[in-house]
Amino acid sequence: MVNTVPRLSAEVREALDQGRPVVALESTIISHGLPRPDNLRLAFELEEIVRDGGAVPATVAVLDGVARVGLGKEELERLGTEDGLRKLGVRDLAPALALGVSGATTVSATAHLAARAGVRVFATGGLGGVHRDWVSDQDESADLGLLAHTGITVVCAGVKSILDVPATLQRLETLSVAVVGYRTAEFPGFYLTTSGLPVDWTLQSPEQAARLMRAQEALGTDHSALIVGNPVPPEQQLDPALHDRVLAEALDAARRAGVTGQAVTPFLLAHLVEHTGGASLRANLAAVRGNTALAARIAVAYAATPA
Ligand code: PSU
Ligand code: MN
Repeated sequence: MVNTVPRLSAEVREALDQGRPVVALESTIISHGLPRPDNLRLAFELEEIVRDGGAVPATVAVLDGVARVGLGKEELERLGTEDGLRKLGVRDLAPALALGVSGATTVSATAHLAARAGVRVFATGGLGGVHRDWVSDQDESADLGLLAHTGITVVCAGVKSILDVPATLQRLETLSVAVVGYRTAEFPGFYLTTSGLPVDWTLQSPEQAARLMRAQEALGTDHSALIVGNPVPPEQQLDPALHDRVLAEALDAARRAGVTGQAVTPFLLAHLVEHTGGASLRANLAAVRGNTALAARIAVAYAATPA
């Protein structure tokens, strides 16, 4: 057997060889972003959504020191139930492989491995970005820097609203990462339908997204990502007043507890789930499901669009 990095499932390899649509899915949301047992249920459901949309799902993770693109049932179960899985950003991939550990991949690590395998479309919930206390602690997700030099289309509900959203959008502009709204002129707000901030471009269909990707390739700007902001429907968003109140409390709690580094995002997300009576969880799940369905449609349109 040829030892390639990452290791592709047979199904994903075959689809890519034949130019059929594939959608990458990240695993940190399963292991660190959502409470059990909703996390595992969602992992399976997202794969179903991709299949129903006519594409092949490729969940990405590192298992026992092997980078994987496309997982089977037992491997998905490990992600949803195993204790002690690491959270792996792109810089953690080499250590994880060298030391033989298992971990879930964030947006940065997932995008890297998926693009390396030849997958062009990726769905997640909300991207990481510039944190609100950036001036003092310089916390900015590795997602942004990675997307500046990785040719993949990421369908997301914007960036997580726990972040400094205006600063994150500015950073994406500086990094020359393309950002579009899907059927909206406003950047989505993750749990919220809108962040209140404008986007420069709006797409109306998966076919337009596919044409944009082909244009990036023709121009040689496909060394960086395309971010497709897909808002959670208004009837499924978290109540904005509740969001603002509980988020302020969560940020305060994180500061008091001295939470730093990789632990910040999971801490804040968990705090919101607990203190909104699960309402933030429902909005998060709705966002991820919607993004996954749209990603499948974009992957299908891309496969049908000539270079
Ligand atoms: N989207 C979600 N939930 C999550 C994440 C995204 O709906 O938990 C994860 C992604 O893996 C993203 C990570 O890359 O949070 C960002 O973590 P950090 O801020 O530490 O870079
Ligand atoms: Mn961080």
